Amino acid sequence: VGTGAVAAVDLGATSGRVIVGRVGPDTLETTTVTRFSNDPVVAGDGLHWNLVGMYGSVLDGLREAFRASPEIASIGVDSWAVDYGLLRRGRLLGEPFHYRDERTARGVETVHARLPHAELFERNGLQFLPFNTLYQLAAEDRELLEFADTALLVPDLIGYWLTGVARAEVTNASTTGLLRVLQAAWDDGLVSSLGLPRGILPPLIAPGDRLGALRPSVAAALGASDDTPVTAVGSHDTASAVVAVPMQADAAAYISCGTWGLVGVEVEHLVLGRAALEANFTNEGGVDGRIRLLHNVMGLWVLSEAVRQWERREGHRIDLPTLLDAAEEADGPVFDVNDPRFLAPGDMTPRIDAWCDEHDVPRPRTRAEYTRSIVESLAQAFADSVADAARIGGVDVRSIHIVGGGSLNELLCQRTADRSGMPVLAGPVEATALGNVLVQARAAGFVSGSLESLRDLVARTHAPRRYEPRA
Ligand code: LFR
Repeated sequence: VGTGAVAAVDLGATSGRVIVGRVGPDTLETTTVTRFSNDPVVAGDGLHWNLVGMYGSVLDGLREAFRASPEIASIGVDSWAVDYGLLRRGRLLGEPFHYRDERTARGVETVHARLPHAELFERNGLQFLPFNTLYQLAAEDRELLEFADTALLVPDLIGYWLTGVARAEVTNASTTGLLRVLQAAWDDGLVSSLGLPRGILPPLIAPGDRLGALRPSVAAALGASDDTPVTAVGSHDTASAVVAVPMQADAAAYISCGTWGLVGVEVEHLVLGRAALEANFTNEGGVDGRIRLLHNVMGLWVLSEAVRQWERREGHRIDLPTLLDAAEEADGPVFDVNDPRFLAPGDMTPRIDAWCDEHDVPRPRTRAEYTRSIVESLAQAFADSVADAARIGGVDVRSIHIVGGGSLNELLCQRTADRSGMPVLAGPVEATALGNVLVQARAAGFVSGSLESLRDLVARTHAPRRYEPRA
């Protein structure tokens, strides 16, 4: 055990970054080497990610990282969940679809005609989200699906390009809906009853496992040594974020707040009963076999998409801190942020208006009021889901940790404390990258121990900011 360095690639729905982490028994530091935007494109048949372009940015970032820190001992990759690329003999058959593409509705119909959600839930333990991988695969072009020999989730695809090894990391695989949740193995029966090809799903791999060494050509291009490994991490970004929540899992809830607000508790056993089904909770796979019992709340997406439309209309940037200051002085009605109408890209204010009209709630009038309304609605949805998580998971929740970009939003943190009646502990903002770094560092031997000791290191090096609930 000594201090060492690893590189984390963290791809989010709006931006990606390459980070170097330095870790030792009393050290946890990160340096962001590059940050690049992630700009989905409507191209031909729908909304796609520009993954090849992002891979180029990842390579640039890693090259920079190895130049500055030649001692980097390992690379780990995480991203958002559910989306995949189809390949044949190593070649990508078109850019992956964005999970917000409308085609998923077709897949939901096809799948539910064979298996209703309640039956699926017993097998895969997932909340219903229209974009879960199984619905996307069911909406896929049949010929293309049969032509493909491999399907790889986004971080697995990046890992494959780096190493030539095709595997499915299990925390992210748990979001596909195709894992037999009690066994953490592909559900062959489900795959065949949905008429999907089983052969395209690669062998599973767990966080901490070695995926493989860099391809010699990649190592040369990065200036890295040939034997630098890519290590599997919690490749689902939310799984990595939960690793780095400085919480006591038996007394706290977490909210991993970025584009989405993932609200839940960590438990040791699956929770598959009626209460979880009715509250639409999910059992996603966590690092070290833990279960992330959580619910997807719409998240900062609603705010950032509203701001994006206002900027487009005005032709200039809107300063978010200024907008949030104005929102602090304004009033705003609470609407249901989880309403599916807020899922697709586009103008949010008319959708908020329509929701208010349908529910006899006065509409917000100014941008400050819309902003306040979105923040209040998120805070309420967070408080509600924390209460659900505590009840369903049987956890005596006494505080709420908010990590990710949302932990910097003071109004959101304070209003979540107020509306839940519990203290909110905000930060670290870069929890996902820290979780990625920590799992690699443990595999490399720079730290050791359970998630509890990794979280203790986070708490010692990244003290959260506390918000007390106000009456
Ligand atoms: C967060 C996240 C959520 C997942 C959503 C779609 O970035 O990974 O956990 O439900 O994106 O993949």
